[in-house]
Amino acid sequence: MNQVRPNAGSRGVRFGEVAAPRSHSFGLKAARLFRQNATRMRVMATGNVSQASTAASSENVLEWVKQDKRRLLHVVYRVGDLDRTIKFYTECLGMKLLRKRDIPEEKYTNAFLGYGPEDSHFVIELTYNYGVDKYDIGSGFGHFGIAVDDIAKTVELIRAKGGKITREPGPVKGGNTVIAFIEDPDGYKFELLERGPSPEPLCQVMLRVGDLNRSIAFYEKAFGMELLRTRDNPEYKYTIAMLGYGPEDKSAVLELTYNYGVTEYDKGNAYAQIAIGTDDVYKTAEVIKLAGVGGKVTREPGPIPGISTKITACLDPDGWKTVFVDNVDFLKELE
Ligand SMILES: N[C@@H](CCC(=O)N[C@@H](CS)C(=O)NCC(=O)O)C(=O)O
Ligand SMILES: [Co+2]
Repeated sequence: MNQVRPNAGSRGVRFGEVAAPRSHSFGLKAARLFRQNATRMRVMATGNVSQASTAASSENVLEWVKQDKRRLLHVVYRVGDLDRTIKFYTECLGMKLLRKRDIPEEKYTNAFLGYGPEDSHFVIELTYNYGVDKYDIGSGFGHFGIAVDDIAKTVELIRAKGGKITREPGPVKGGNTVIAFIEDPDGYKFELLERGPSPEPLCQVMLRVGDLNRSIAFYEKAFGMELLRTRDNPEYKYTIAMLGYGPEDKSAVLELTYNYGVTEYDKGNAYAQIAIGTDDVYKTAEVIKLAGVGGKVTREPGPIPGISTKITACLDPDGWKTVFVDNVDFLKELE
């Protein structure tokens, strides 16, 4: 496993250190919070114990995140015609339609598709907003990865069904994995990756980021993800980092791509977010705030009015959104 942090040095984020000082004020503020909390804990250790547990020291909560029961639940994005996309994903990509829900008061419909039940698989949540038939995908979103065991066969099937092949099967430039790219009816790219049979065929979400070390620090510290590997491809001037809550061959991962010299992307309005399960949305939000690695909580933790599922939402340092969903509440929603 390659644990080298590409392009370290100038930013040099090392773990065990307090902050990654992109923004100095944030870094210093976080450092101060750490110390304040540590002091408060020592004071409380001799006094009010119940207060100590509510104030939960930053050290504890930053450790907790690594033990939390986390999993990528689904990726959410908008499409212009739900039936058209359902047809393409079921007929060409071999997904199953798992559920559909219409929210007429809010004028939208969701459809969930994937390769297995939602309680154990990473799936796709499509959003159709009444009357909106086109979205801008932007330049920041990359692709979804799908593991297939016979890429030639899959590509031929997609071609036969009238699907768009944007890159024919062959070894990835600068590597060995046989890949192909296809486009769905809205223009979302899917990378097909030839692998043996996989328990989690929907295996990657690729997003482009402006500073890979900043992103790695964020997803490790604020989200408790593991850096699975990085790969620098100088010939093609990009570096990728794979991050997740489990190994790449068994669970879906986030693939972050840094293109040399590109620090900003247009996010469009099509791709929305990834949802991650957690045992505690309150602690989740606290960790994001205390970690001192950028990003921000955009929705304070608490129940969604009406359905009572507890969530919190945040943006990463590039502005990519994640929603954390309470694990127990999520399973109740599936019943
Ligand atoms: N400039 C690329 C960098 C990422 C990249 O090239 N990824 C590889 C897959 S890991 C790829 O798409 N290769 C294209 C090919 O092999 O044809 C981007 O932003 O998409
Ligand atoms: Co990929």
